Amino acid sequence: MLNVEMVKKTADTIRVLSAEAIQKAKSGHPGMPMGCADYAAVLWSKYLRHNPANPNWLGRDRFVLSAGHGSMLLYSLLHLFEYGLDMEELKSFRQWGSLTPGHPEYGHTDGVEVTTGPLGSGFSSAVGMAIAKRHFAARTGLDKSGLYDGKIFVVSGDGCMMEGCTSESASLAGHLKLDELIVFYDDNNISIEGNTAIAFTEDVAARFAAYNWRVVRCDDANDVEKVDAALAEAMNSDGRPTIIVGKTKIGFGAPNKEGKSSAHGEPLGDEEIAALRANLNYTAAPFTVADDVKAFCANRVAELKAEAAAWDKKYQEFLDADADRAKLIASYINQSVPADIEAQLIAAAPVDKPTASRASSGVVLQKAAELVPALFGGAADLAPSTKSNVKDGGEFGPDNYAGRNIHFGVREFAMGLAANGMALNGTCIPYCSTFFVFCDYLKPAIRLAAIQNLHVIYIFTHDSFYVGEDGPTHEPIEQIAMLRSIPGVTVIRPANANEVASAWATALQADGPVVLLLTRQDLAPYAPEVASKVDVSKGAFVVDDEEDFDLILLATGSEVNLALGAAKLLREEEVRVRVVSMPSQELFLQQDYEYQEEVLPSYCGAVVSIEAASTFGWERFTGLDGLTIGLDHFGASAPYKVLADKFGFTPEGIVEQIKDYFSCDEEDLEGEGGCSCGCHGHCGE
Ligand SMILES: Cc1ncc(C[n+]2csc(CCOP(=O)(O)OP(=O)(O)O)c2C)c(N)n1
Ligand SMILES: [Mg+2]
Repeated sequence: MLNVEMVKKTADTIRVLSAEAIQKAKSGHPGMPMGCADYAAVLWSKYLRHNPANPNWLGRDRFVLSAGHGSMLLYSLLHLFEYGLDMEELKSFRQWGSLTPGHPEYGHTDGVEVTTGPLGSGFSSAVGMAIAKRHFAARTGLDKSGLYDGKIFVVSGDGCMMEGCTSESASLAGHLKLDELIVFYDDNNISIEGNTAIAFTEDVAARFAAYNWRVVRCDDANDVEKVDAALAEAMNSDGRPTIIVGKTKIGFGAPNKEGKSSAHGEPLGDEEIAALRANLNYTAAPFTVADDVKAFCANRVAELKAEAAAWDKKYQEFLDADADRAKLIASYINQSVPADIEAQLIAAAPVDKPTASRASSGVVLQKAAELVPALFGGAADLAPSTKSNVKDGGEFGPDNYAGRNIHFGVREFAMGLAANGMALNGTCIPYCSTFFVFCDYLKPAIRLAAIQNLHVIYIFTHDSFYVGEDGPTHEPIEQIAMLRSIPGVTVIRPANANEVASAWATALQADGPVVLLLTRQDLAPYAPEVASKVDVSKGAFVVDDEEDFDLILLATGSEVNLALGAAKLLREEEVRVRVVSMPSQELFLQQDYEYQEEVLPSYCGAVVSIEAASTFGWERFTGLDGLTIGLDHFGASAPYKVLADKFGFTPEGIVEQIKDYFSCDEEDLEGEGGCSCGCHGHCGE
C-alpha cells in the first residue's frame, strides 16, 4: 500500500528543497525536480532497492538521472534517504568544493551512478549498464540465483528523447530485450525555447513501441497514486524494456510558473517560492525537513538496510557454495588482470612477419580474453575489419547473454555511451571498436568516459591515409590531435605487433580510457634486439641509435618503420641519427624528467616528428625549431602506396623534407641578417 499522504509530503519537500537551493545558488533548473518530484517520491519510497549504507551494493537497483539539469531532484533524494549529503551541501548547491555540483558527477557524490548533463547520455549509459549486468549474470550463474535482478530506473526529459543517441540506444535495448530498463519519460511538453511543439511533434510512445519497448502511460504523473499504478505495471516485466510516458507539469506547484518554460532554468524568485509554499501548505522552515517526512524516509531506509543485509547473507551463501564460481565472480568484480599479462601477450603476438596492427591486435585480443574474463566488448558493425571479436566467444544477444561479442550495430554513439555504462556497472573492462575516422561519432562518449575516469578501451583501426582507396572521408587526419586534447585519455599508436602486445597490456592495466590506434596495412616487426626494448607503458623509447647523434626522428605507429628507413638513408650521408618510437605522448609525459631527458635530450636541437596525421601539437616535442612532418590537409582516394609517395611518406620523401628544412644553399643567404631559408638556424650559416 502506498502511504499517499506521506509520499505527497515527501514530493513537496523535494520541490521546496530544490527551489530553495536553486534560489540560494542564484542558478539552476527548478522546473524538472518540481515536475518529477511525485514520480521520484513514489519510486524511492516504495520501489527502488538500494542501500544508503553502501551505495555500491551489488544487489541494488540503479537510478540514472539522464535529465541531469534536474540535479536538485537527485540531491534532495540523497539527502532525504540518508546518503550523507547533509543540508549544508544542499545550501552549497553549485558552489566551489561542494558535493552538489551543477550536474551530477560520478565519483564525486555518493549515490550518483553516472555523470549526466549532456542530454541522452544517461539513458544510453543505462543501456550499457543493462548489457554488462546481463553478461555478468549469465557468465557467473547469478542469472539463475534470483540475487541479481536489479532494475535500472532512468529519468529522461524531452531533451533526452530528442537526442539521437537515445534513439540508437533505445533501438539496441529493444532488440536485446533488456527488460530491467524502466525509463520514466517526463513528458511535460516544455524545453528551453518554449513548448516542444515548436520542434518536436512525433509520437514518442509509438517510436518506442516500434523499438520493441513496452509503453506504460501515466496521464498525470503529478498524481502519486497514478504514478504508483504505472510503476506497479512497469515492475511486472513482459520481457521488453519499459518506458513510462508520464504527463507532468514543469515547475509543478509554483502558481505562476507551473507549465511554463520560465520554470526550466532559472531560480523561481523569492516571491514565487513564497507562493509555492502557500500553495502546497508547506510549513517547514527553509532548508529543513519536517519530522514526519524525516521519519517516513528513515523508516524506508531501515527497511532497505535490512533487505540488503538479508541479501548479503544469501549472496555469501551463494559464493560459499562453489569456490570456482566465487573466484570467477571476483575476477569480474575486480576486473582482474594477471600480473604477468605483458609477457603473456608478447608471447602470443605474431612477430614472425609483417602484420597489420589491427590483425596483431586481433591475435593478442584472443589471449587477453582468455586471461581476463572481465574483458567484454564489440564493434559497430565492423568487427571483421577491426578484428575485435573474441573467437568462439559467442554472440551476445537475447538468446545468449553469456556471449562475449556485442553487435552494437551501426550505432557508434550508442556504443560509446554503452561502454561507459558497462564500465559503471563495475563488472567488466569494456572495449568498443570502429574505424578511427568514425570516432568523431562517439567523441562525446569518450569525453564522458574521461570525465568519469572510466576504464574503457577503444579499438580504432584504419588509422591514417594508408586506408587508401576509400578516400578522404575514411582517412583520419585531425582525430588523433582531438583525442590527445581530451584530459585523461591515453592514446596509443603502436608501431607493430611487438608494440601492440605491450599496448594491450598497458590498456588492460590502465584505470582510465585508453585508445588503441591500429593500421589497416602491414607493418614489419622489430628485430629481436629492438623488440626487447619495447615498453609502451613508458610512452616512448629509443629503437635505433648512434653515438653523438645530431638528429632525432620521433615517430608513431606505421611511421616508425618509415623513420628507420629514413635514418638509414641519412646515415649514408653521414648524418648521425637516433630514432625514437613514441606510441603514446601522454604516457611519455607522465615519466620522470630523467627518463624524458634520456630519450629526448634537450641538447639535441634537431628533432623531427613523423606521423601520418595532423601535425597539431607535435611542437611540444620537436620544439619550435624542430620539424613536424604530417598531413595538414585531407587525404585522397588511391592505392595507399601511391598516396604515401604523393604525400612524401617514403624514406626518400622524409629525407628530402628534412634536408629542405635543416640545410640551405648559398643563394638562400641574404645580406647580413643571416639565413632566410627557413632552416631555423640549423644550417650552420
Ligand atoms: C546535449 C545537450 N544539448 C543541450 C543541452 C542544454 N539543455 C539543458 S536542458 C535543455 C532542455 C531540455 O528539455 P527537457 O529535457 O524537456 O527538460 P525540461 O525543460 O522539461 O526540464 C537543454 C537544451 C544539454 N544539456 N545537453
Ligand atoms: Mg521537458
